[in-house]
Amino acid sequence: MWSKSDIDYSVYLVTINELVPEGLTIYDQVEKSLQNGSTIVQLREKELDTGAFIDRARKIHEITQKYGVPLIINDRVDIAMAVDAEGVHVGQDDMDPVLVREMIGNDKILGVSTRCEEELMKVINSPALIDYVGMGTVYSTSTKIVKRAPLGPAGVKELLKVISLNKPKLKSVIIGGLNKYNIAWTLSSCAYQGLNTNGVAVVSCIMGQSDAGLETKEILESVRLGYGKSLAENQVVNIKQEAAVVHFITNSVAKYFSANICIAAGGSPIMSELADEFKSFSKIPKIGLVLNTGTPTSSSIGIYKAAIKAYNSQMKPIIYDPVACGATKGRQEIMQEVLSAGQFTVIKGNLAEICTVAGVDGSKMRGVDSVMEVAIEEIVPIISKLATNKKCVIVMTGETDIVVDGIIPTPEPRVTLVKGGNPLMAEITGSGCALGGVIAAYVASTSFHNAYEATVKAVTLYKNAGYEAGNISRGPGSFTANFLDELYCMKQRNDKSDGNLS
Ligand code: 3NM
Ligand code: MG
Repeated sequence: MWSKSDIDYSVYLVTINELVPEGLTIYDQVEKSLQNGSTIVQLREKELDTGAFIDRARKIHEITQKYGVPLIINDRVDIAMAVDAEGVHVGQDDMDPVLVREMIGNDKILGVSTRCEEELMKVINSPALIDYVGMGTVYSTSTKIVKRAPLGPAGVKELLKVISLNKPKLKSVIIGGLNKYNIAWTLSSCAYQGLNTNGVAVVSCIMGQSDAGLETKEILESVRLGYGKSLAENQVVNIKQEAAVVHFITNSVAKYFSANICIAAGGSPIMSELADEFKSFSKIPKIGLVLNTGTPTSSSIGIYKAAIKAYNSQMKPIIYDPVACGATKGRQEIMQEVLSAGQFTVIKGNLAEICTVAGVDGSKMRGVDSVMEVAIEEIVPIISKLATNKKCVIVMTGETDIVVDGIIPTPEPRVTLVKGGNPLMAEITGSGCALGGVIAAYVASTSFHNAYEATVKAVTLYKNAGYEAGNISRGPGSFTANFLDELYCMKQRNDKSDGNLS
C-alpha cells in the first residue's frame, strides 16, 4: 500500500491514445513505460464515452497496480471513483477542487493545473487539500492547444518562488514540450533557491514513440541529471584541470590549428561530424563540444542539431562560434536554427557576430573593434542582455575580450575585460576559432556553474600567450610557433603551481 506522502512525481506519464504509433496500443505504451521507470500515470481521455472510458481505466489500473504506481484520472471524478483510482487531476475549467475533494475523500491524490501566479495562488489559498499542481506550459507543444505564451524555465522559477514563499510543502510537476533533450537543462535552471519542482509530466515524448521503454529510461536519466546539477544545490565546485576531451565540429580551415592549440592547452581533441557517434561522445565524463559553423554545407544543419541534442541531453557544455553569421541570409538562417535547437554554455564571437546573435544592428558600431575602449560602455549592456536571455556565457573577442556571465546573473551579470594578445593574432588563420577549443577544454573540466570562471581563465591564458609570443616574433610564421609554445609552457606552469586553473 503506497502512502500519499511519498509519491514519486519524477516521471509523470500522461496518456494520449491518439499519438500511439500504429501497431501498438495505449496499454503497451503504459506498460513499457512503467517497466522502465515512470513513477505515476494519468489517464487523460477527451473523446471516450463513459462506458469505454471506465473500461480503459480498469485496464490501465490493472497495469499500474502491477507496478505499484498510482493512477490519476483526468477531469472525471466519477470514473476515478468507479475504478478506485488513486487520484484525480483537474484543470482550471473543471470541477472545483473543493467539490472534488469532498467526493473523493482525503486519502486520494488531487492535482490541479496552473498556468500563472494568479491560478497558483488560488490553489494555495483553496480550502481544499490539494496535493500537487501541474505548472505549464513550459515550452510550446503540439499535443494540446495552449493559448498562452510558454513559461520557460524562468516562468517556472517564478511559480516555484510563489510556492516556496507561501506553501513550500505543495508538490509540483511541470508540463508542456518537455523531452529527453531539454529536461535536464530545464530542471537545473528552474529551481528557486532550495526548491525545485518534483517531476516532469510528459505526453508525446513517451506515448508517441515506437520504443516507449527506451524513451522512458532516457527521460529518467535526464531527470536525474537535471536534479543532480541543480544550481540551488550545488554552487561551489573546484575547477580542476585534467585532460578534457574537446569534440570539434569546426570549419575546414581551422581544424589543424585548433587541434594543436587544444593539445597545448591541455585538452584532447577529436574531430567528428558523424552524427551516429555524438551520443556516445556526449557520455564521456569530461567532454565539451565546439560548434563552429564557419564552413556550412547544405547538410550541416542536421549535424549541428544532432550534436546539440546529444550534448544537451547529457548536460555537457557546448561552445557555439557563429562565424560570420550575419554575412548572408543563409548563414543567418543557420544561426537561428542553431540557437533554437538547444542550450549553449558559451557563445563566442567578434563584435559583428555577437551583434547579429543579439539581433542588434552592429553596423552602427562598425570600426569600433579597433577602438574598443571607447565603445565598451555601449556594448556591455548588449552583451549582458544577450547572456541573460540565453542563460549562457558570452565571449566577445576583439582587442579587448569581454566575457559576460548569464548563467548566474544575479544581481547583475558579471563582466570581465581581458586585455593582452598581439595584433599578429589577427594575421594567422583560425586563431579565433581555436580559442573555442581552449574554452571548451576548461569549461568541460568544471561544473557548469563555474563555466564563467573557466571561460575567463581560458581567455586570459590565450591573451597572455599571444602577448608573450608577440614579443619574440618577427611575423605570422614565427608567431604561430611561438604562440603554441607559450600556450603550452604557460599551461604547464599553471598546472605545476597548484594543480588548479587558478
Ligand atoms: N497540459 P507534451 S500542456 C496535457 O500546459 C497538457 O497544462 C498542458 O504534451 C498544460 O508533453 C499538455 O507532448 C500537453 O508536450 C503536453
Ligand atoms: Mg481538464
